[in-house]
Amino acid sequence: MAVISTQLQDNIGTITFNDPDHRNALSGVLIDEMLQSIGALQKGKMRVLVIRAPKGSKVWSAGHDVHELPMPGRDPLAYNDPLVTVLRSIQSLPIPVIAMIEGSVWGGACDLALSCDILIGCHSSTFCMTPAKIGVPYNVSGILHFMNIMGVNFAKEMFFTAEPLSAEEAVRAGLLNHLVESEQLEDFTYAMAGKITKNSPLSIGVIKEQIRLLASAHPLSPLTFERVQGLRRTVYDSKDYAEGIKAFLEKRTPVFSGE
Ligand code: KGJ
Ligand code: KGJ
Repeated sequence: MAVISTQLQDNIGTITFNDPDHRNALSGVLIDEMLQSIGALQKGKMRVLVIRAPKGSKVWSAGHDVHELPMPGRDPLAYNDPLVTVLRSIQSLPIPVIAMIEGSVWGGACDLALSCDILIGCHSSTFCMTPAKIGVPYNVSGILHFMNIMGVNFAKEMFFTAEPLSAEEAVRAGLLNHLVESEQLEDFTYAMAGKITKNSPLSIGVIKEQIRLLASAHPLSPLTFERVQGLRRTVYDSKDYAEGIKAFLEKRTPVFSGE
């Protein structure tokens, strides 16, 4: 059964999450469907893409499918992880992607929303960055992504507390471009998408790519990169990481020892 649905109308593509039983968790299956849809929409005449949940959703997406996080000893957010792959695909898509957000956004789904070019939310939109609740060493490109958008101290607070940011806080932190009334969310989003479709796709595509390249123009020496990966490894090899995943699956609060 499809866990997303896809639409293309007036050059506006839409991907709607459609897996309410799993709160639109970003499973490998859902991400495969997204990647295929993005490819198919691109073959159509899509000039802008909207990513959304069904109207009235309480959860936009619950983030990485925790059942699919590997056991200790393997990088949970490696380059080829489905989540990391779809984030790259959205970031390098040569058209604007709008995240239309109703409901709560968790963990990797925050990264997915932030990988979109424009975020539009309503009062039910909240954002919670969860790796420290599970013991996940977040990946390097992901961290940079949050730093670029929110600034260092907001990003630190979000990661360190793992507490949800309200829609109002998300506007202040620069996550949300617009906060509108729930009833206006669709009209507002599709009006903006419509305006974008009238503009030069070549100009937009190249500007998006320039911003992507400039935002990641942080050369790291091979040694520094290996050091960071080594630090991350101590986290995903740890007892705490095993405890974080076990606690999630057992639906209880984890107890972290720092080992
Ligand atoms: N992964 C896998 N299954 C999930 C997830 C998830 N992220 N979220 C929810 N589910 C599953 C639950 O296990 C339930 O399955 C079902 O969806 C409904 O959830 O027991 P089952 O029916 O088999 P639940 O909790 O009963 O629904 P609500 O009470 O409506 O609560 C919705 C919540 C989104 C608040 C809640 O499900 C929740 O807190 N989910 C986990 C959110 C989270 O911490 N996600 C971050 C995952 N981590 C990351 O993305 C990363 C990359 N990270 O570094 O942390
Ligand atoms: N370049 C050349 N001529 C201009 C420009 C311009 N940017 N703007 C106005 N003019 C000329 C008009 O062609 C008219 O000339 C006259 O100024 C009065 O304009 O027909 P003519 O009399 O020989 P108009 O439109 O009658 O005046 P208003 O009705 O008062 O309107 C003012 C506006 C500023 C709203 C309007 O002129 C306008 O929309 N101008 C274009 C603004 C614009 O899009 N500028 C961006 C240019 N692009 C960039 O700077 C860059 C680098 N870019 O990448 O896009």
